[in-house]
Amino acid sequence: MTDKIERSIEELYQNDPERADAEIFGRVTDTSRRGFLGGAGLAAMSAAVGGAIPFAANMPGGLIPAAMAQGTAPAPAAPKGPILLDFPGKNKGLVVIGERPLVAETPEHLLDDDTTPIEKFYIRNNGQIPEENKEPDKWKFTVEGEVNKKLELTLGELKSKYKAQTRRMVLECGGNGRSFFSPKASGNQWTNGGAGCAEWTGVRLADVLKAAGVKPSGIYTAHYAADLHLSGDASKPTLSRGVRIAKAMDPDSMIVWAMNGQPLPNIHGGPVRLLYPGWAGSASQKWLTKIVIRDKEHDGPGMTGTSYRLTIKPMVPGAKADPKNFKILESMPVRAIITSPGNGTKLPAGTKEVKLRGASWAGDLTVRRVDVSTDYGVTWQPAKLEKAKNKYDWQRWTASVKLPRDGYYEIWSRAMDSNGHMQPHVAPNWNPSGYGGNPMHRVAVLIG
Ligand SMILES: Nc1nc2c(c(=O)[nH]1)N[C@H]1C(S)=C(S)[C@@H](COP(=O)(O)O)O[C@H]1N2
Ligand SMILES: [Mo]
Repeated sequence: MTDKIERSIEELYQNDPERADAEIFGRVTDTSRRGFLGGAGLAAMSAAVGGAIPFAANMPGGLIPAAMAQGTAPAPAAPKGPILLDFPGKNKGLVVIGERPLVAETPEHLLDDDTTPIEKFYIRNNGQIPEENKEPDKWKFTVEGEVNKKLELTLGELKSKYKAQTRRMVLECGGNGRSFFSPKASGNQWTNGGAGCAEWTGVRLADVLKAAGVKPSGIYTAHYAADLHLSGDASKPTLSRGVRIAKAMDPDSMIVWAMNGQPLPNIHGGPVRLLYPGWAGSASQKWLTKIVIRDKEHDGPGMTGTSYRLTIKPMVPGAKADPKNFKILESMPVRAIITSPGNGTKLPAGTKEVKLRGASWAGDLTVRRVDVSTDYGVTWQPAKLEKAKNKYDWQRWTASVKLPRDGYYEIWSRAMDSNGHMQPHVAPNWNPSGYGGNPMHRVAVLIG
């Protein structure tokens, strides 16, 4: 095969996987049976992924090989390189998935630390990034609405009047995994990198709400912040989401001012932000200026239509959405990622064993198990799960897999949550804005 043909197959896999499959394997009616195909098709596929495929017989039809899948890691055959982030204090391996507003994700192989360093933590903005505040302790915010006493607090007062706590907890964008939907769902095309796990220091939101005295009529929060709308119109909130009062009262829901022991960086919402672990990150308002307690579900920007909403009953992918068939996205779904080796890793000929490391988390739930496979999911072996530091921490995992001979492999990982729900093969429950995309993670490894 010439280079040109290889490249065109890669492009085809990104644009139209079904056609690419047909090109490679011939026009067969049942592409789910790649295993029965050999000869030219297999040779073409091997050439395209860069090596023999020992488990080719198990390769599911229509599957875009991980080596070519649209991703952020340096896949050996990626036709177009990702746009890398250039931002003060940030790792240059972060991948820009939106320029205005600025959105950048962390490729899975950069989530290999137990605690995600600030420089590797993903960035998600909906509006303009405010100027850095030079007097953080004077930062003011209010708590009002359905409360007995309106509170106005500076960060300095918050620190001196309330008991501080530090927790290592996952923050994950509601859209994490969106790029895995087919047909394409609208919004920033996250792979798995809209998540990180940092040490957050602050106070319990519940303590502050109790000081204000939430009235029995107060059932929902509404959050407001200092970031200007992209249009520059100061009367328009950029994003204003809220949560049910029960989540606001959870002892792990916090008002935070420090991240990994450092004052909360401006890009992450400093001086003060909210942190609702386990729930769609959009509730965790950065640059917090106001919390209003409401007597009904909040309806600010980000609360209505199909934004941050999942379908109640499955809908036809790509079809017109019925607004009545949606509910608010709250807890995030279970996910495991392989953080080492990275996608596209080449290992020396003769390598027979590969050590794997990863992370897993499950919104409000915990992870019951993580399994890994090297043969396209025919056989699985359990990974060793490490204990979480505290609730909402991610669970790191390790495993060691044996590979029979040189060639192209895909390592797959899947997690099961404490309710017994497992990650699916493909993004489930298609919805127009692409929430809940948590298919198994796959990395390509080439030996020899
Ligand atoms: N004020 C404000 N808060 C915000 C946002 C925003 O655009 N403005 N984005 C939200 C979204 S969608 C996410 S996923 C997280 C991202 O936090 P990070 O940029 O610190 O990673 O912040 C949330 N809080
Ligand atoms: Mo988000």
